[in-house]
Amino acid sequence: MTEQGLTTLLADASVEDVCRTIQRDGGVIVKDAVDSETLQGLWADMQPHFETTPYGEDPFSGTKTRRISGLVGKSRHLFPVLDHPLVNGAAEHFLAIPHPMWYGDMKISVPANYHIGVTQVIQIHPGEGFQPLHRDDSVFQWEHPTYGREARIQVMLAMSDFTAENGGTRVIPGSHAWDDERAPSQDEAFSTEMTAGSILMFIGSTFHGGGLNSSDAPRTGLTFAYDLGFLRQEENQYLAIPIEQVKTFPESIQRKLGYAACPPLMGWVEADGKMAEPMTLLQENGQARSLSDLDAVDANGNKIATTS
Ligand SMILES: O=C(O)CCC(=O)C(=O)O
Ligand SMILES: [Fe+2]
Repeated sequence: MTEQGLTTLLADASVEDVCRTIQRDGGVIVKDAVDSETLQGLWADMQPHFETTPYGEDPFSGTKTRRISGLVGKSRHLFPVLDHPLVNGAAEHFLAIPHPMWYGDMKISVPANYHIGVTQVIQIHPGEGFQPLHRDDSVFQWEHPTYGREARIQVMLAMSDFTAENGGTRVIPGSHAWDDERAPSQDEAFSTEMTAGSILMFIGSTFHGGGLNSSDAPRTGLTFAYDLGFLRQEENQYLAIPIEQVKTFPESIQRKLGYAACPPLMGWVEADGKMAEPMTLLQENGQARSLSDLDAVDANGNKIATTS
C-alpha cells in the first residue's frame, strides 16, 4: 500500500500497468491522456452550460460547485474520452468478468458488459469546502469487501489543472480494501495533482471526495462512470438523451449508453416478436438481434445459445 498519493503513469502506459496499479492502490493518474483539441472542444461545448447551471444546494453537491450533467447529449468531444483505450481496457478488466452459472445440467460462463453510469462536469469554485469522503458504489448499496467484483470504474478528466489548493480530488489510496466498519478521514486522503488533459481513474470501492478550493480560480473536472451492465444506471441515460439523437451516435457510444443488453438477459426489449437487444430500435429496418445470439460459453469455451 502506498504512503503517498496515487501513482502517475504516462499516457503510453499499458492497460496491464493501469489495472495493476488500480488493483494495488484503488486508483491511478494517467498524465496527458486526452489531446488538447478534444479538451478545447469540451470547453467550447460546456461554455453555455456554465452560464445557466446554478451552484448545488447541499454539502455533497457543493454550495459553490456547478454540476453539468447529461454530457453525452451535450458534447461529441466526449466520445473519444469514452472510447479511450486505457479507460476501456480498465473497464473490461474490472467489470466485464465472466460469471459461472447453471443452465440445466450445463455449467456455463456468461460475460458481463459495462455501460455509462453517470456523466458530469464538476466545477468547484473558490471558497468551496471538502465534499464528504465517500465511495461511488454507495449508489448500489455495494458491500465491502466487495462481492468479489467491482461495480464501477470512475474517471475524472482534468479540464483545468488540479492542485492541492484548488480542490483536486481527494483520494485515500488502499481504501478499496477496507470493510464497511472503517470510516474515512481527511487525514488519510491525498489531493490529486494533475495537469489539464490528465485523467484520474478509480474503482467504486475507493474512498474519495471533492477537495477544498482555497485558490482564486475554479477547478473544472469532467467525470463519468462505467458500471456493471446489469446494474441500474445512476444517471438515467435513456431519459437524459432523446432516442432520435442517440440514433446519430457511433455504435460504440450507443452500446455504452445502455442500448446493448448485458448477457444473459438484462435490458431486452420486444422487437419482431423476439426478446431483442435495444440496439435494434436504433437501426433503420434493424434486424432484431435475438438474445440467444449473446456470448455465453460452456466449460470448453464453446459459444452456446442461452435462450430459444
Ligand atoms: O469533484 C470531485 O473531485 C469529486 C466529486 C465526487 O466524487 C462526486 O461528486 O461523487
Ligand atoms: Fe464521488
